[in-house]
Amino acid sequence: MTRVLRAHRLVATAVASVVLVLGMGSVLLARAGASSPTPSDGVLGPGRVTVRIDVDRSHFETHLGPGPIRVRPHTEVRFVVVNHDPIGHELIVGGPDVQARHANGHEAYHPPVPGEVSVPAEGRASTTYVFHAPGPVEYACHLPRHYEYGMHGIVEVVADGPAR
Ligand SMILES: [Cu+2]
Repeated sequence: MTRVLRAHRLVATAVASVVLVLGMGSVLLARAGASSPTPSDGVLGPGRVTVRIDVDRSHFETHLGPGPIRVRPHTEVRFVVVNHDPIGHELIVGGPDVQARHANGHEAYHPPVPGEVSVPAEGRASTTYVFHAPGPVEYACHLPRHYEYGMHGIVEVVADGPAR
Protein backbone atom coordinates (compact mmCIF):
# COMPACT_ATOMS: atom_id res chain seq x y z
CA MET A 1 0.00 0.00 0.00
CA THR A 2 2.75 2.44 1.00
CA ARG A 3 4.71 1.48 -2.09
CA VAL A 4 1.72 2.18 -4.32
CA LEU A 5 1.19 5.58 -2.71
CA ARG A 6 4.84 6.43 -3.16
CA ALA A 7 4.70 5.40 -6.81
CA HIS A 8 1.66 7.60 -7.33
CA ARG A 9 3.43 10.51 -5.72
CA LEU A 10 6.44 9.98 -7.99
CA VAL A 11 4.23 9.98 -11.07
CA ALA A 12 2.44 13.11 -9.87
CA THR A 13 5.76 14.89 -9.30
CA ALA A 14 7.04 13.83 -12.72
CA VAL A 15 3.87 15.09 -14.41
CA ALA A 16 4.05 18.38 -12.52
CA SER A 17 7.69 18.83 -13.60
CA VAL A 18 6.86 18.18 -17.25
CA VAL A 19 3.95 20.62 -17.12
CA LEU A 20 6.21 23.21 -15.51
CA VAL A 21 8.93 22.76 -18.14
CA LEU A 22 6.39 22.89 -20.99
CA GLY A 23 4.85 25.99 -19.46
CA MET A 24 8.20 27.73 -19.20
CA GLY A 25 9.02 26.73 -22.76
CA SER A 26 5.87 28.29 -24.15
CA VAL A 27 6.47 31.47 -22.16
CA LEU A 28 9.99 31.69 -23.58
CA LEU A 29 8.71 30.97 -27.09
CA ALA A 30 6.00 33.61 -26.72
CA ARG A 31 8.59 36.14 -25.54
CA ALA A 32 10.96 35.32 -28.38
CA GLY A 33 8.27 35.45 -31.02
CA ALA A 34 6.55 38.54 -29.72
CA SER A 35 8.64 41.21 -31.37
CA SER A 36 10.92 41.53 -34.33
CA PRO A 37 14.57 41.84 -33.36
CA THR A 38 15.66 45.41 -32.83
CA PRO A 39 17.88 46.55 -35.68
CA SER A 40 21.20 48.14 -34.75
CA ASP A 41 20.04 51.62 -35.79
CA GLY A 42 16.74 51.24 -33.92
CA VAL A 43 14.67 51.79 -37.08
CA LEU A 44 12.31 48.97 -38.04
CA GLY A 45 11.39 47.93 -41.56
CA PRO A 46 10.78 48.22 -44.39
CA GLY A 47 8.57 45.18 -44.89
CA ARG A 48 6.71 43.30 -42.20
CA VAL A 49 7.65 43.67 -38.55
CA THR A 50 5.96 42.91 -35.25
CA VAL A 51 5.97 45.30 -32.31
CA ARG A 52 4.72 44.12 -28.96
CA ILE A 53 3.17 46.81 -26.81
CA ASP A 54 2.60 46.04 -23.15
CA VAL A 55 -0.03 47.98 -21.27
CA ASP A 56 0.75 48.34 -17.59
CA ARG A 57 -1.15 50.69 -15.25
CA SER A 58 -2.64 52.52 -18.22
CA HIS A 59 0.62 53.20 -19.99
CA PHE A 60 2.00 51.83 -23.26
CA GLU A 61 5.47 50.28 -23.13
CA THR A 62 7.59 48.62 -25.81
CA HIS A 63 10.83 46.69 -25.70
CA LEU A 64 12.22 49.48 -27.90
CA GLY A 65 12.33 51.73 -24.85
CA PRO A 66 10.82 55.17 -24.28
CA GLY A 67 10.35 57.59 -27.14
CA PRO A 68 8.92 57.09 -30.60
CA ILE A 69 8.78 53.72 -32.37
CA ARG A 70 10.86 54.41 -35.47
CA VAL A 71 10.11 52.73 -38.79
CA ARG A 72 11.13 53.19 -42.41
CA PRO A 73 8.56 54.13 -45.05
CA HIS A 74 6.50 51.20 -46.33
CA THR A 75 6.68 49.20 -43.13
CA GLU A 76 3.79 46.96 -42.17
CA VAL A 77 3.68 46.82 -38.40
CA ARG A 78 1.72 44.15 -36.62
CA PHE A 79 1.04 45.55 -33.16
CA VAL A 80 0.53 42.90 -30.51
CA VAL A 81 -0.97 44.58 -27.47
CA VAL A 82 -0.64 42.68 -24.19
CA ASN A 83 -2.83 44.17 -21.48
CA HIS A 84 -1.71 43.53 -17.90
CA ASP A 85 -4.43 45.74 -16.43
CA PRO A 86 -7.74 44.57 -14.94
CA ILE A 87 -9.53 47.06 -17.24
CA GLY A 88 -9.95 47.17 -20.99
CA HIS A 89 -8.01 49.47 -23.32
CA GLU A 90 -7.76 50.16 -27.03
CA LEU A 91 -5.06 50.87 -29.57
CA ILE A 92 -5.88 53.44 -32.22
CA VAL A 93 -3.16 54.11 -34.78
CA GLY A 94 -3.63 56.91 -37.29
CA GLY A 95 -3.46 60.54 -38.21
CA PRO A 96 -5.16 63.49 -36.49
CA ASP A 97 -8.51 62.80 -38.19
CA VAL A 98 -8.60 59.23 -36.89
CA GLN A 99 -7.54 60.28 -33.39
CA ALA A 100 -10.15 63.08 -33.27
CA ARG A 101 -12.90 60.71 -34.34
CA HIS A 102 -12.11 58.38 -31.46
CA ALA A 103 -11.50 61.16 -28.93
CA ASN A 104 -14.94 62.58 -29.65
CA GLY A 105 -16.70 59.29 -30.26
CA HIS A 106 -18.03 56.86 -27.75
CA GLU A 107 -17.34 53.56 -29.41
CA ALA A 108 -16.94 51.00 -26.65
CA TYR A 109 -15.94 48.27 -29.08
CA HIS A 110 -13.87 48.44 -32.24
CA PRO A 111 -14.54 45.97 -35.03
CA PRO A 112 -11.41 44.92 -36.90
CA VAL A 113 -10.21 48.00 -38.76
CA PRO A 114 -6.51 48.23 -39.66
CA GLY A 115 -4.82 50.10 -36.83
CA GLU A 116 -7.82 50.03 -34.49
CA VAL A 117 -8.43 47.37 -31.90
CA SER A 118 -10.04 46.90 -28.48
CA VAL A 119 -7.96 45.06 -25.90
CA PRO A 120 -9.83 43.16 -23.19
CA ALA A 121 -8.82 43.32 -19.54
CA GLU A 122 -5.81 41.06 -18.94
CA GLY A 123 -6.04 39.94 -22.55
CA ARG A 124 -4.30 40.60 -25.80
CA ALA A 125 -5.22 41.77 -29.28
CA SER A 126 -3.40 42.63 -32.45
CA THR A 127 -3.84 44.97 -35.37
CA THR A 128 -1.78 45.78 -38.43
CA TYR A 129 -1.03 49.18 -39.90
CA VAL A 130 1.10 50.15 -42.89
CA PHE A 131 3.23 53.26 -42.57
CA HIS A 132 4.14 55.05 -45.79
CA ALA A 133 4.90 58.78 -45.74
CA PRO A 134 7.68 60.10 -43.48
CA GLY A 135 6.46 61.90 -40.39
CA PRO A 136 4.84 61.18 -37.04
CA VAL A 137 1.78 58.98 -36.65
CA GLU A 138 0.12 58.80 -33.27
CA TYR A 139 -1.12 55.74 -31.41
CA ALA A 140 -3.45 56.18 -28.46
CA CYS A 141 -6.19 54.89 -26.20
CA HIS A 142 -9.26 57.12 -26.12
CA LEU A 143 -11.27 55.45 -23.40
CA PRO A 144 -12.45 58.13 -20.98
CA ARG A 145 -9.46 59.97 -19.43
CA HIS A 146 -6.90 57.43 -20.67
CA TYR A 147 -5.35 59.77 -23.24
CA GLU A 148 -5.02 62.54 -20.66
CA TYR A 149 -3.47 60.04 -18.26
CA GLY A 150 -0.72 59.40 -20.82
CA MET A 151 -1.93 56.55 -23.01
CA HIS A 152 -0.45 57.78 -26.27
CA GLY A 153 2.75 57.52 -28.23
CA ILE A 154 4.30 58.19 -31.62
CA VAL A 155 5.43 56.06 -34.52
CA GLU A 156 8.00 58.15 -36.37
CA VAL A 157 8.30 57.24 -40.03
CA VAL A 158 11.92 58.07 -40.80
CA ALA A 159 12.89 58.94 -44.37
CA ASP A 160 15.71 56.87 -45.76
CA GLY A 161 18.95 58.76 -45.42
CA PRO A 162 21.73 58.80 -47.99
CA ALA A 163 23.73 55.58 -48.30
CA ARG A 164 26.89 55.55 -46.21
CU1 LIG B 1 -6.73 52.82 -22.08
